[in-house]
Amino acid sequence: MNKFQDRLAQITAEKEALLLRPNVEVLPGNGNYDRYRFPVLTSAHAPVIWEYDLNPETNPYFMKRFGVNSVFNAAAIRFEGKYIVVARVEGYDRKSFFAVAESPNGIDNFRFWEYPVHVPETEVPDGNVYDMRLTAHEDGWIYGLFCTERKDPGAMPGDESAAIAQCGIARTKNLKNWERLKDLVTPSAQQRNVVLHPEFVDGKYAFYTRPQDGFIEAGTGGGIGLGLSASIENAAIDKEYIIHQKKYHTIYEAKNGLGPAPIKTEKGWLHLAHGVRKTAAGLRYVLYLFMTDLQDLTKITHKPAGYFLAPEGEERTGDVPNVVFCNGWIPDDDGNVYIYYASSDTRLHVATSTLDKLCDYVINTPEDGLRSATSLQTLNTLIDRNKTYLNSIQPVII
Ligand code: M1P
Repeated sequence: MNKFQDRLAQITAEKEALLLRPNVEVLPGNGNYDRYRFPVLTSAHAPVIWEYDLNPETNPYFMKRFGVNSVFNAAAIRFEGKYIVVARVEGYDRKSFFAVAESPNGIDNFRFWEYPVHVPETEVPDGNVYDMRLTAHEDGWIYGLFCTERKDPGAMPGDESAAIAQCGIARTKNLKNWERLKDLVTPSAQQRNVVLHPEFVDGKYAFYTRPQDGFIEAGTGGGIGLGLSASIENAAIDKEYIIHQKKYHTIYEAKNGLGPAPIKTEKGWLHLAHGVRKTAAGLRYVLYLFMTDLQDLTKITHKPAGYFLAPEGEERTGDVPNVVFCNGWIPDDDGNVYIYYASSDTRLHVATSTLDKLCDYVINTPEDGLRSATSLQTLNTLIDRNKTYLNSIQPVII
């Protein structure tokens, strides 16, 4: 075999071994969810036909002609019996695009479809697209809402990083053919982390938003908002109600944003979101849960203190360190929930839980009292209760 064939065979064999590698739960877990030893998708999962020119005449050194830098923030859905993620794939050129990968069991064996997703552009071309949220809406369509980022036309001369983020909307019935609709119009300067609620509200489409003053800073608009639009083809929100504000000295003091579309439970709508705080080492992104009323989506009924999932071990490192981000989860018919979270804008992981556990967590974890003294009170109450309980079950020695 010549060098070209050697490298092709080696790279193909390594990739196949990676794709077939079984994932294993990291036990004993924390009771809320189980993490897994290996990420479910990384840049190494990119198919050979994406990265290499396979013709020895045009690629004699068997070089990469298109590099995949990272695979992360993925939407997720159960579709035709498969566990499907629509990942954010970022090339060496920093551009992101969407690609579908499927798995038979949700925890390993994820394999990309042959072609990435083609989401058509509007009349204003997208600079960069990322972070899709999928919603199987009661109108019969599967919607993919994502961030479309374009260079700020008002940027000062020489400023090549000022950008404007808005919500792009596409829809599909089969995850293969996508129809692009008009971008969402809102009263805010910029939007990211916009999610479509799966049901109509007062006969309208309901959008969770994250208004922001600038591209990075949420500013005065900070918080998770809710707004209604009569149309999805010309989606426009007149008023955004902030249902979950950023707050001093919490895990979401700098900004927050909804993750995937909420899950309907008997107890309320279960939400997963990310919270961001500032540290001396930069921003820290963690995941948290909250629940809203089944009838009144603006009413938060349960809001546990602190984070649900934070970066651990290798999750802490990557292109943007100290970040976990989630925009996809799959609630299965048997009550299991697959949470697809990305770490440090680099790779995608899964954590598994159940709807019962998530509801127990969100309902029974104490709220944040917002002061050290109130946290201490919460802790002392738990210690007191435990002592009373332990005393009650100890045999009485006469
Ligand atoms: O780099 C961390 C995350 O930053 C952005 O999220 P947010 O708008 O909430 O700050 C997004 O670019 C996201 O993709 C990224 O993971």
